[in-house]
Amino acid sequence: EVRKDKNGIDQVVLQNSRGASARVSLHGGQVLSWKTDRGEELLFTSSKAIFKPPTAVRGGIPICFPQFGKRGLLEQHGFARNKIWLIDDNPPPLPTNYSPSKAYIDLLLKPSEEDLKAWPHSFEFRLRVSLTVDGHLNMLSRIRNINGKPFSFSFAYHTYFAVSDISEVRVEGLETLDYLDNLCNRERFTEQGDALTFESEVDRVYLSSSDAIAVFDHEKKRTFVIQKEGLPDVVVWNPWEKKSKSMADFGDEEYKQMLCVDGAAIEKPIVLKPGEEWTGRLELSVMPSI
Ligand code: TA6
Repeated sequence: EVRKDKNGIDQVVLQNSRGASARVSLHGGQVLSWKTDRGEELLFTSSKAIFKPPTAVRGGIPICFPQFGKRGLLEQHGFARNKIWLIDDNPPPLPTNYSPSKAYIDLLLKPSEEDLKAWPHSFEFRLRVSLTVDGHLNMLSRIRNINGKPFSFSFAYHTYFAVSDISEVRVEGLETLDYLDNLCNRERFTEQGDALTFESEVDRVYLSSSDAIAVFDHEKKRTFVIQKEGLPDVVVWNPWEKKSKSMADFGDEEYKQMLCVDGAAIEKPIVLKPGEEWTGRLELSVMPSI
């Protein structure tokens, strides 16, 4: 069902048969909420978030495209999250396993004139957001090169998980991987052999992580599971106290209630020839942890 936010921007609410729900804004194609069938919010949104285009809302799942990070002409994380997307009424057919439930929406982003000035490559970006019958949140991005020449891009589903206390959170699935550390000008390190825990700012891109990643929230006794296809890298970010204070749209203490663990394609940008299409799929689920 489509409703308008306080700036008059359409938001789509998805609900599956068991009452799990998700809310997607046409601003940025951004998921702003993902709730269990008991109405529990699983994604973090800052109490100081700015819901005013073109600023991206601080929280939910901003989409970083056509670049992750800051580089050259484009704004930080590219323009996709700052644009108004369209609802796509007749998307090209998808394998049915991408949305086994009726709860889904198809969105479309095409470059505006100003986008093409900043990034002269025409593309079609189709996003399907769906809830499975078990309440898993599925995001499927299909990016097609409709340009006359090849282009490359980097990408991330910048996912803000809601956690009860960051000092009680553990991440498994990234052990022994190499990572680029954004806090040491992207120098390459190797992760040691056990789970990640958090006691200071972390801003890393883990490389070529193949399996599922698990985010254990000890206090809430629940585990987020991140499964992904076409997204070899994983961004892990918590701003901690000092950086939080420098962000106007982020509360000073809010770093304790969030952790970004993003399915991404960063180290090796995706290259598309004319007519080629890339698919990047993310499936988020949550289960009670022992
Ligand atoms: O998560 C990696 C990162 O690039 C961090 O360095 C931090 O800047 C974060 O993204 C948030 O970026 P944003 O542009 O949304 O403030």
